[in-house]
Amino acid sequence: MLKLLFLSTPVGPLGSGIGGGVELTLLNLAQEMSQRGHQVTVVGPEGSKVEHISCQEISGTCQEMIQNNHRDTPIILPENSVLANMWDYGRKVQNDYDLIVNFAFDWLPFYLTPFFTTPIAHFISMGSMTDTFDEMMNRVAVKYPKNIGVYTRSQAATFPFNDACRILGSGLNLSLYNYCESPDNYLAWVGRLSPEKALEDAIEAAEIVNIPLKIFGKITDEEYWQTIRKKYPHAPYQYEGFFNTIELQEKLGKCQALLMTPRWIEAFGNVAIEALACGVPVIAYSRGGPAEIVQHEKTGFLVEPDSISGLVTAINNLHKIERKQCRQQAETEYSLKALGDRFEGWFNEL
Ligand code: HBI
Repeated sequence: MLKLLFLSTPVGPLGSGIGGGVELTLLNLAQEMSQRGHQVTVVGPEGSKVEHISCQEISGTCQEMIQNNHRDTPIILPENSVLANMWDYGRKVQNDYDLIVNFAFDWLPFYLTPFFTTPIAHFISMGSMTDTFDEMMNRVAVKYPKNIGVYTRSQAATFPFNDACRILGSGLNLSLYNYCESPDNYLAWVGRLSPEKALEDAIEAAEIVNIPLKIFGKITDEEYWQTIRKKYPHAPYQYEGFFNTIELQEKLGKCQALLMTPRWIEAFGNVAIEALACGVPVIAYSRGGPAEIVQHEKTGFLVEPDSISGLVTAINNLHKIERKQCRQQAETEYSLKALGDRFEGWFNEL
């Protein structure tokens, strides 16, 4: 039995959706590890909600999201930084734990690693972002080569410490996702509404095929969303809002397909396996995590990156996909048990 301390992303409270896919990974992993008899404590910004797991809420100013920055952006910490406060708490209680697991994609936890006596496992949730982050992450990877975990091979390849990365994939509590055999006449797009997710491509494709697009997710970039609304006044789309897992899977399952249009190297694309779990085929640009998830022409289609016509062709071929195969793939590759085995193996090694 391991005593595990999970330090979450500092961009927003767990359960708010601001932390995107890494929130889901942390919550699923916390559940699975405690299910296996380990003692898990989660540390998150004030307002964090974690069911059935002890959670230490830390006050302070949330960290700016890194992905809207440039490669040469310096490290910025706000006054009364919740990230700094979380790690000060971690330092104080570290002797009560066998292992600390960091889920923040931030410079500070990597810088602090050599100052801690309890080992720290870093789960990196995005691809390379800035030079200063790469430099500090690399320093940790060189000194502690077993302590870096990532979602996918293509994500690892974006870092200078590619070979030190342990590929852990992701996973879901599949019992929360209901299989839907016959969908309504809708397409779906799920994710944070932010430029790197390129929602505009999905809207353009929906307009061409004239199938309404349902948009689910947190608007984390209001300006971007307003630009979209002005640019596509007549396109058939509707913004549904941000939902928790139970509500999302209910609505997502009724869609004909999930469109994934990342402009960046999506580290994993948890929404892809959520769709598969509901029997929804995934049409994704063939780049990053989704390219390692979607089985082309079996559980969806991999499309030439940034090609709207590629999306349209795939949508017109959806009748070739058997929705049962999608659920099947989720059960085989992305169950919580599979996820737990991979992470438990890593933690035991550390
Ligand atoms: N930005 N600074 C910062 N820190 C994070 O932990 C972070 C982020 N942006 C996005 C994000 N985490 C998650 O949405 C992704 O890692 C999934």
